[in-house]
Amino acid sequence: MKHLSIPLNFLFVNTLLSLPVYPHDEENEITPGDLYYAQKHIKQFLTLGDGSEGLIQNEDSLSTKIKEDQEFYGRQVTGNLDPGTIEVMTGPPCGFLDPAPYRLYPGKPRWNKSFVTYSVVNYVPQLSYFETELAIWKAVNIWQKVIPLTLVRVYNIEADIMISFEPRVHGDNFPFDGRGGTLAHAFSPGQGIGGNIHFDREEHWTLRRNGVNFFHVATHEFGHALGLAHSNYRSAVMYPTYSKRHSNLFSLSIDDVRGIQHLYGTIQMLKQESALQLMPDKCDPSMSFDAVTKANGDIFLFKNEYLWRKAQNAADAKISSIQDVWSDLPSNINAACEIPGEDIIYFFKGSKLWTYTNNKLNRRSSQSIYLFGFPTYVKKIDAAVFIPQTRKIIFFVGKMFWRHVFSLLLHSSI
Ligand code: 01S
Ligand code: ZN
Ligand code: ZN
Repeated sequence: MKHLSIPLNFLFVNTLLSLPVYPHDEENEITPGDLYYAQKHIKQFLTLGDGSEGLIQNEDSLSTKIKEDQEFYGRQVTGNLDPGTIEVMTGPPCGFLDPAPYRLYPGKPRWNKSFVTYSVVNYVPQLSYFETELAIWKAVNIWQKVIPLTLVRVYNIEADIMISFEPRVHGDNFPFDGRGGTLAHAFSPGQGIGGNIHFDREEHWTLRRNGVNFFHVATHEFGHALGLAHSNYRSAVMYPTYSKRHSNLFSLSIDDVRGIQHLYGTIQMLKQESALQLMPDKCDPSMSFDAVTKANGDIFLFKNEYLWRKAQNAADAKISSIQDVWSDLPSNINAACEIPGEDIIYFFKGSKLWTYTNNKLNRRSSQSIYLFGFPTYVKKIDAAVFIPQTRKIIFFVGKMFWRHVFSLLLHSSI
């Protein structure tokens, strides 16, 4: 019943540095960055097997873990951290590391009934009764809307999934560690303690930005309680580490949906009145962006309510919500364009135009694209780009394009 994975403790970071590392030539040199990722990877993905307890504290067991990982990735099993192993561990930014990153527990335990009950056993001062219940209900709903399973809140009776806030030692051999570290854990589906969810009562639980977002962690724990183990898909809810995301950036990824539907099957638009909003994945080969522009030296890629920002010297693009960067903008924009020398950025959606000068919206609200002189049959812009040499903005609309000589006149306040 117990399928808890145990986090490797901090001892590893030190242990790892003293590991036998292959002698290497220039090309295969292991950089500190590689080591950092390898350590991170080991901490995140190499968890003790089913049923075992305690933490790995010596190189022998770490080496065993590396061997397991090498086996998993189909590499020569040496137990050493050779460059090739580090490469598969860290992986290229959009590499196909693993075709099915989601994992199930051994024996694929799941709830074999269509109604599963849950109850909330106790509360903490950090969150009100309503905040707690609402966040749990939202977490439940995130999962149940994609599978033919209904979760029912019950009171005063023994539920399948008992949710509680627990102190350090709480009788299940997995004591909590106070603020930070382990935030919560859950047992895979089954009788008794199976399916139960424990939150570390000492965490700084919150539904806001500072602290640990209770709704996000609850969603992750319900994933376990329904039968999902950790996934190594970076944008998955079942990814092992908590990362601060704005709450409107939070939704299941395609990997979570595949995992949970593997266990329970799919449902066709029954409970999903609206299309399912999944966390977009920049590594998805079928992904297309709504708009792209440079702005203030960084590259911005837009998709739905999200954007990725690639800073000039950053290796990878970071996701955030459009609202966090340009709070007046809507989602699903059509085009964006920067006039670098003037610190102006235009955003287009439908027949509307938003102009930012020095990152401030020019007027209180949007303006009309017809300011640029478009005929009224133009209902939206597909793309826009500024050519510095000619100081013209090229607008693409279907099969056509327009050239517009950039003029500050458009920006004088009338
Ligand atoms: N619980 O589900 C966890 O994954 C534990 C570690 C287990 C191996 C016991 C945990 O608290 N992990 C931290 C966490 O943030 C890092 N988990 C929840 C999440 O939202 N990823
Ligand atoms: Zn516990
Ligand atoms: Zn977890």
